[in-house]
Amino acid sequence: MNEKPKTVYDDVKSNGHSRRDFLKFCSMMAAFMGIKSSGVGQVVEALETKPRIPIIWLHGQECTGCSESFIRSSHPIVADIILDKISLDYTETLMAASGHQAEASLKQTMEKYKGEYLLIVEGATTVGDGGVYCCIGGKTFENRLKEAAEGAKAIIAWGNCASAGGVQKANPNPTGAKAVHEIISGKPIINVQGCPPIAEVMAGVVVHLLVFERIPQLDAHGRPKAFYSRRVHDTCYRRPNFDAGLFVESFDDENAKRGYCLYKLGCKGPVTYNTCGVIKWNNGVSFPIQSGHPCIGCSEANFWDNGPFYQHLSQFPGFGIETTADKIGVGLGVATGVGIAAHAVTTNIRKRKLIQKSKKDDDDDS
Ligand code: FSX
Ligand code: SF4
Ligand code: F3S
Repeated sequence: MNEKPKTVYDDVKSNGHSRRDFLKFCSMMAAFMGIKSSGVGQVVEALETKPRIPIIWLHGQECTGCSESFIRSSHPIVADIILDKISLDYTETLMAASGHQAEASLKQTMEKYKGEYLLIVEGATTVGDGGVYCCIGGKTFENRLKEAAEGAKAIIAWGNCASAGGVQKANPNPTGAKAVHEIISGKPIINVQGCPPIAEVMAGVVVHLLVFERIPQLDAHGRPKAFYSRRVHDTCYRRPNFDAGLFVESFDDENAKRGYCLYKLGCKGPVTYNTCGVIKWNNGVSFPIQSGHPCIGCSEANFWDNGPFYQHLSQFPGFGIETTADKIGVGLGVATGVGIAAHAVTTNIRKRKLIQKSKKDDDDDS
């Protein structure tokens, strides 16, 4: 008799989490994915009934920050379920197996789950000088990627390196680094941008695939719209200062202490699409701008070459209304805010409330 495949909920229970934890996780994921409250039931049902997704997670040229971000998710179910239990059938940095045993596991997963597994790629692919700059198990990373992509149902490119080439691709790109979409065609590719991406965003994308069995809506750069449809600038808590023309002029000046806008220090929030200001990091504790550092645009392709990090943009491409920082003052902000749809604002408020509630529940539990 065939054993019934395990569901995510089976794994939640066997991992010692309560039903309440599970439901909290489902609500959080639904909110992050932009699903209306009425759709939470669909997430719960899918995680209770659908078998886990086999995952192969490859590492190319990178710093492993994407894995670090993921395993540091403050939500226990993200780490336990997505990482341990949705099962990583193969991942070079986190699996116990090594050497021939690891390679055998990769081969076995590719054969057993042909056409069904999810391929997650972290890091750039290097094609310079025959691919010598990144070889694993005696093969170039490019060949390993092509081989694994062949039988994959869909591909997730984790982080800027896999989505756009990352720092490795910065001019003059000595190793010939490329993004996944520049190597692989004919497969759905989801770019989960950021250097690294936010853990809850990573989990949200995997849960979306499991729940809906289709890829989420993507923007023109292959990023899931649920997380990348608004600029960092649109959800930044320093935005009222920008609109009022109140800027930090140099690090640690009086205006920095007052929490004014970091635009003049080079903040790329106005041209960067991500949800950092909403979900934040470490259970909603902070994000770069809240720590006093301008956004360096890490969720956009070629951000290393998009001008100096600490010099303000002379103008915002595509956002003529905001012109230059020197002309920004009271009043202009009204126009800049028009692009935020009411739905987006509502979703934001819901996300923030959920994060706060989740923090409060955790505090009450401890
Ligand atoms: Fe790249 Fe991942 Fe930047 Fe690092 O490994 S997205 S260098 S933080 O994290 O690939
Ligand atoms: Fe926030 Fe940067 Fe926009 Fe200022 S320029 S409001 S710091 S995102
Ligand atoms: Fe990256 Fe800017 Fe967010 S630097 S982490 S996109 S605030």
